[in-house]
Amino acid sequence: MTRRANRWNGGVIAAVAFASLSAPSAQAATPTLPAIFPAPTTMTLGDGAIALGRPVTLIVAPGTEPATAALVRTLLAKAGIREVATASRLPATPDRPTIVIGPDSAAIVREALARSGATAEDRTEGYTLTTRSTGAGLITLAGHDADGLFHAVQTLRQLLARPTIPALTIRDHPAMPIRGTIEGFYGKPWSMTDRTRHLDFLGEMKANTYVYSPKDDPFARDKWREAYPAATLSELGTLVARARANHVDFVYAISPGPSICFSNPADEQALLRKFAALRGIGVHSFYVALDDIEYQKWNCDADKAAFGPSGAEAAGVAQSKLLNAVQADLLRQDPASRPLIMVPTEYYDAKESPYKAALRAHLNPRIVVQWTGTDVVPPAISIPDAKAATKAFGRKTLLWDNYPVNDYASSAGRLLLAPYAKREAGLSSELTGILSNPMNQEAPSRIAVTGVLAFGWNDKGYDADRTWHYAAHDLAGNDARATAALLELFDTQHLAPTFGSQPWQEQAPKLKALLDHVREALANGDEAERRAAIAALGHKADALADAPDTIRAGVADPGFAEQAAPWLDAMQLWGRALQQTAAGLDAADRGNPAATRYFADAKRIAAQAAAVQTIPGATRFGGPVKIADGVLDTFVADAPNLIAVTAKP
Ligand code: LOG
Repeated sequence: MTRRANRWNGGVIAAVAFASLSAPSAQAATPTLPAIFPAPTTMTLGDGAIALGRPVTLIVAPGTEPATAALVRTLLAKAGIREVATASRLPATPDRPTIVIGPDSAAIVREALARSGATAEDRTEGYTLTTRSTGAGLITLAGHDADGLFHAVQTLRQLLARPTIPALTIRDHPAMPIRGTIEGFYGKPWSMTDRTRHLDFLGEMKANTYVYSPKDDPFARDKWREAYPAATLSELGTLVARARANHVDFVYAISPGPSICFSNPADEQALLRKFAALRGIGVHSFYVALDDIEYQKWNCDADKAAFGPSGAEAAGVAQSKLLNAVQADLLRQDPASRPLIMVPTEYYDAKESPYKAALRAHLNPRIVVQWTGTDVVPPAISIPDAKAATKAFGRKTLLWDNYPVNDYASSAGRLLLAPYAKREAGLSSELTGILSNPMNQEAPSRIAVTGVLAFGWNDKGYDADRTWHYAAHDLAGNDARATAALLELFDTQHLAPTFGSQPWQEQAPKLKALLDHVREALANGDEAERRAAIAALGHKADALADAPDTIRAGVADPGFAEQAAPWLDAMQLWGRALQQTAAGLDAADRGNPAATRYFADAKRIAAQAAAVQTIPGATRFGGPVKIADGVLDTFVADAPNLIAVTAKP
């Protein structure tokens, strides 16, 4: 058996080696449509392919940001292309693969597009990427603007993972103008390292916005009037530069709601002073957060004199006055600044109310308003839901999507690792964008956030499952075993709770299907069916028990295994408990009294597994970590009763 497996593996390795040896001729591989995430708006396959892995010529058109050209060089080097010559003119017939990059306004880029029979994309952040296989091949990246060219290079990054690039034309632009994340959760804020990695990830996923709004940064909420210590400000400045390098807009959010006196000019000045300090480190976009505050009571008596008795409607008027003043100041300081963003106090529905009417009547229409859906954590989001929000807030809203955030009571002990789903295709016509509120754990958050960003880029072309698989593959550094191990873990963390008792994503659907099948076979199957089901259960148990080691060794980003450590530990134990359970069922089915011992071992290991705790202080609600709860634990507990343990004569 072992020998056969080795032979089989050897065959695969030989086949791969054969493919890469023959790649330069470009004839071995049949060109196939690549899978790019986010899915491009349009992508069509042409004739033939361009073989890489040999010297190329790079033509950088005038007007290209040097950093973008440098990124292309880095990606080529990573793809094993060691020799990159430069040129400033297009050869009549290229004798080496030739890459042209630049703005679509540059003459040489237009010429290259024309040779490929492609046209420029004229939408903001858009680009055309076209490849033609004639001669040694021509690859053109034409950005409609600097962001679009950067996005084109991110698409090239994914194409370079293949041994050959097929002839194709991609014309691409985002469906939603604002796409990104808001670090807006309670609990331990991300570290600067987490944020740095996250900004790089956002750049790779063609996102354009990161909002800094950790609830537990005292200088952004409780002590909002106080200046940041110089060291913190300098660290934030480093992040701002990293965001810019990734074509991501760094937005600084302040939460003055717990203590602000709206009618006091000194408070308005304190807020503007805080923004000015952040402007000093390169921040150009700002946000005022007014969520999770008491708005039915004024913080000072002066507000009663200025706005009348306290209440929701008066709060809407007072908030609008402050926000309008801040927006006016932003434009005064920087006429090119992006609109101010705000999250209102009633962010959790789109129902008509006196507060929302006040915002509608008084809030400057330039100001962007966030909203979380029909609830804080909604079960789904439809186009009619978003239309209701447009009506209630008097403008298209920017969705604050509370997925995969895990800082609330019903998410305790969970990572939220299901595909991003149940958002209706077509929402792009009714939203200005989506910001995902991620988990306390940055690296695991990328699984769901990849989906959010792909949906924001192209909601109509979004495929939740395929994007989810891509996210696993990407995190695993394209390693097939690590990808499979990650998907095993994700299945055990599939449940997505709401604030109510009904989750909006079910727990462990794959494991549940298998366990249901085992129950069914034990209840109604003949011996062969029972044995096959128990064998399948054993394989599943092995997969669960082995996945954590594969993930620890195979996921390149050290952040993932560190942040998911308790879940990996618990999963390994649950896998072992299930192995013992499978052994117990097998023994019982054969009339072997050893079954009792296996079941007892399973119970003991399950108890250890259930006792594994979250890392102290790392998650808002700490406690025991949950692994496929309600599915795996119940099966292990039920198993001894599914089959009678009686010795066969
Ligand atoms: C907070 C947010 C928190 C989230 C989930 C908004 C607008 N604000 O209920 O900071 O991470 O729910 O617990 C919130 O969602 N309040």
